[in-house]
Amino acid sequence: EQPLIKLKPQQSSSRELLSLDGLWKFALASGPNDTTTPWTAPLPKGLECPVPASYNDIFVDREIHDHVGWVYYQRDVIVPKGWSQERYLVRAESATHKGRIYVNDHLLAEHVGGYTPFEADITDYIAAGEKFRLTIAVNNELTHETIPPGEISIGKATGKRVQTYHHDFYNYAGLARSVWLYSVPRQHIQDITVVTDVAGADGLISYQIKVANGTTEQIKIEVIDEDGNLVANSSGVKGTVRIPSVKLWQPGAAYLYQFQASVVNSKGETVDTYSLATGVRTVKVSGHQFLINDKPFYFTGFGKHEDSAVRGKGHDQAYLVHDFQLLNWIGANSFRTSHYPYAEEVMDFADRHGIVVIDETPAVGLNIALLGLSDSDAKTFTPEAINNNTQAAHKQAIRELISRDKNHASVVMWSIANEPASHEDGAREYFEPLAKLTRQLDASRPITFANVGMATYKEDRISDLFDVSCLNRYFGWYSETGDLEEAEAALEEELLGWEKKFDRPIVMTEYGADTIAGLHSVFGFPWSEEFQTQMLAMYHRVFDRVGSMAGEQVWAFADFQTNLGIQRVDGNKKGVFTRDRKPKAAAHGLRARWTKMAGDI
Ligand code: BDP
Repeated sequence: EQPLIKLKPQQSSSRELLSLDGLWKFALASGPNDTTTPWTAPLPKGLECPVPASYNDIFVDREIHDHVGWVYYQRDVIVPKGWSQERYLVRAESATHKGRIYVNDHLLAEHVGGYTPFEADITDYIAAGEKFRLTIAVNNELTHETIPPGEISIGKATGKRVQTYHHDFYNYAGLARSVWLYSVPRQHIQDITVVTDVAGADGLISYQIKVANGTTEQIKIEVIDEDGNLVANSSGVKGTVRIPSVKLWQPGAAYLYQFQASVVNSKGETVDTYSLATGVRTVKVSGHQFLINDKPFYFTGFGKHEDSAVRGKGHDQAYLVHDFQLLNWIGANSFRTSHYPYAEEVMDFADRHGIVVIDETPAVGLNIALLGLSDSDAKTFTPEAINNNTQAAHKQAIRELISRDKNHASVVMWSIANEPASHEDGAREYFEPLAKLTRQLDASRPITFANVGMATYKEDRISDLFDVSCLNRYFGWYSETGDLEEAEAALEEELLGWEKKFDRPIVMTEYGADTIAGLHSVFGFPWSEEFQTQMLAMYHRVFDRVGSMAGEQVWAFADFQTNLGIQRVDGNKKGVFTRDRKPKAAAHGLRARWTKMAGDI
């Protein structure tokens, strides 16, 4: 059977890789009932859109910015003539939220889910050396059948379609990640799953390999250390390799082996080779401790977004490296991929740089009363709102996240949702199968979800299905606004409530205050840099008094764009850094605390 998401393309002695990033022709569909077939001909001259980037902020055109529905990206591509013996595929790392790949007039792939890759095998349509017209259609609609969910309404006067949703970050869309043309040999490695363990001084890598079109071939495994030494080998599609005197992957001190799998034919020739960067480490929850390599780990860092000016959610190598530099500067050891899987390059980078990741699905806004169109006592888990179809999409989102990210040493926990209405009727019925599925797909990592403030320890109905209590709390901001004494008491009461209810780690996965860089107040009023500093310090005092705390991730790393609304001025300003990554005053306090904590370990 086909793996859900195939291995990230790479260049090896048997594989070629060509980037299709750059400027593509661009056009909007005229409307939901557009019956034209723009992929069957060159798109009209005029608009060009960069890939990777969200298209919304690129053009100075409100119609494009606010468009709800399909858009088309198009370019010509030539399959290298040397690829005649290979299979070749087009891979889009993401198309938000639905994508279709057309090769000339043919629809060859379709995918739902805005933050995971999909691909089209074009070998049977285009010969090596031939040129073809590649069109990728992308649709940004969110409904009750998608993750994240949303609703589309029709403007009364204009008849325009308007997208609403129950999360605050802006619904950026398009081809925000790279597109590739790559080749693999006919017999090739489709998928590798590794799970690592430690036995005394040795490291163990249990592995399983899926091969396409290869039944009689041999699989050869070689494990190579960072100095290029072969340290272990094995053979077969399934097994365990032992690395003597292993060097562990550790937070802040990454060490990666190359787990190299090869397909060898009956003549002893290597047909395909794939190299997977593999960190050997263990993850466990024990009592109220989160253990990495059997040592208690305390998460410090942020919830982040893929977000920057002009490019929206477009992946950008400069921002990637700079953001990790800032994490290092501030002493953070981790982040959460709030609220969707990030670009694969981000995960690879975290592996290489020893940053710990809580990896989240795009299931944000499963709370109908928040934002959106609904009235405040609307119910979430009903046939008209978050229903069986939403749940099916959510299951698929979990499968794809784990399929893509299961081999990353940096990923220590799956978060299957952000702030669902876990206090409402129906929450348990909705989440029980999802928690079970997550554990079936990966028994090696703890699972969690980020719990919303209104689902207090008294109200929440699903937390026992998970391993770690991840809490998002805004005492002092959304409640007890500006009153840090009241907020401190309320926060402590809540944390102690969770501690009493479950003997397990608590990680505060969100806490923070909107802060306008440059706004000051002698009283430390909300929105000022003083308030953000004082509020975070208050939370830290409380955390230090609660024995079960296993981490703190501030909301948010940087300011980010939101939908239009009366609560936000040009976006969400809870960033510790501005949108262009300048530190607000609070950054210095965090830096003092987190670098000291890192030094104390
Ligand atoms: C939480 C959400 C997060 C928001 C944040 C906020 O998890 O995505 O941006 O609140 O309101 O509800 O700033």
